[in-house]
This record gives sequence, structure tokens and C-alpha cells, in this order.
Amino acid sequence: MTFIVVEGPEGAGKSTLLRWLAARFRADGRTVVTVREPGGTPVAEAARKVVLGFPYEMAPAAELFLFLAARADLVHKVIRPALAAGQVVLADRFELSTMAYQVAGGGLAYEEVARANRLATGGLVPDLTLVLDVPVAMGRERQRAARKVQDRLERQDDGFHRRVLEAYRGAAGPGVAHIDATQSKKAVQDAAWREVMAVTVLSTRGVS
Ligand code: T5A
Repeated sequence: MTFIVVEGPEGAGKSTLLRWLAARFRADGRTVVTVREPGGTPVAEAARKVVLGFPYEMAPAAELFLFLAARADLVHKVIRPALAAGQVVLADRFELSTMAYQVAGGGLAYEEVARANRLATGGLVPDLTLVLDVPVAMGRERQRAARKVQDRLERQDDGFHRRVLEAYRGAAGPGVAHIDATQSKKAVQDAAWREVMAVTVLSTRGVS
């Protein structure tokens, strides 16, 4: 099983790294499925439209359940079948985003959210979570330079985004690796591939 998640704050370079990882795995002859959250199935895309596009405030729990509804459908219909078929799944965001944005940023209770997330994923845990670290201002500047239209979460104030970043910086546990994403794209890719190789070597030795 190879389930790799790329995480980090806005503009950290997640999609850029994910595209590179997909190409790198394909060059090795692996079949790769890439997904981005929220999204990836008709239900998840519908949830994405509401949770990111709705122009006004919504109840924090409503926001949470929209993200989790999207995740539940994506895991059920795309991620688990691909892993069962021996494919590599690369995800742009997963559970850690919920912990960073809805718990650290939005103030929901960690344990309750963790439990709800387990219900959504059936307890699926990534083999590797690459957390890209960039200061809030740099991430926002990259988004501006790329002319990204801000969604509802991105329009939150700097305090919210600092809490999100601190949550990412504090993320720890098996399979979590932090990468300094202020480096060049090439340096980020090299660091990410070293982490992928380390996990692959451990899993082929039966250590996880
Ligand atoms: N959300 C999501 C929650 O609140 N809870 C959840 O549970 C989930 C799953 C999703 C939003 O939903 C929220 C978080 C988000 O607010 P989104 O539109 O899918 O939003 O976008 P993001 O995931 O935020 O992704 P972004 O497009 O903002 O940023 P990326 O993907 O991190 O950055 P990327 O790769 O597009 O790069 C941005 C620019 O920087 C350049 C790229 O070329 C590009 O121009 N770049 C670099 N420049 C210099 N050096 C590097 N190393 C660079 N890497 C990339």
C-alpha cells in the first residue's frame, strides 16, 4: 500500500510537489491516482462548491461535516479501491488539514473531530504525510503571484492562518515528515523523494 499525502498552509507548493511526485512514480512504472481535497467524486465536488464557495459565514460544525462528507465519499469510491488494486495514491490534503483548519483555526474540539474523521475514513491512515512549511506571508504571496482567487477559508484573517501554520508545525507521529518549503522547488522535491524512499524501504522490510 502506498498512500502519500501532501499537506501545508496556503501556497506552500502542495499541488506543484504532487504533480512532480506523480511523474516520478510513473517514471518508475507505478500506476498513480492523484486526488485533491475537498473533491474527486461528484458528491465531494458538490461539497467543495458549498464549503469553499459559499460567500457567508457558516456554523463551524456545518463546515466540518462538508469536508468530512467529501472525504468519506472520496475514500470509499476512489482511494480504497485504488490502494486495493496496488496503485499509488497521492492526495493533496487529508485529515491533517481538518485538524489544522477546523480544530486549530476554527476552534472545534480535537477529540470529537478526530472521532468524526475516523468515521469518514474508516480509520484509513496515510503511509506518509509530507508537511510543507512556509511562513503565512510567503504562501499568500505565492498565491497572489499565481493569481489564485481566494476561497472562503483563505479569506480568514492572519491570526487564523497563523494558528493553522502552528498546528502543521506541531504535527507529529508515525509517517509525518516536515519539509522546509521556502527552498527551491528542486530542493523540496529531493527532500520529499528521500522521505518516500525511507517509507518504501521500511515497508518492504515489513516495518511500519
Ligand atoms: N480545507 C481543506 C479545510 O479547511 N479543511 C479540510 O479538511 C480540507 C481538506 C482548499 C481549502 O480548503 C481548506 C484549506 C484550503 O483553504 P484549494 O483551493 O484546494 O483549497 O487550495 P490549497 O490546497 O490551499 O492550495 P493552493 O493552491 O493555495 O496552494 P498549493 O497547492 O500549496 O501551492 P501550489 O503548488 O499551487 O503553488 C503556488 C505557487 O507557488 C509556486 C507555484 O509555481 C505556484 O505558482 N511554488 C513555488 N515557488 C517558489 N518555490 C517553491 N518551492 C514553490 N513551490 C510552488
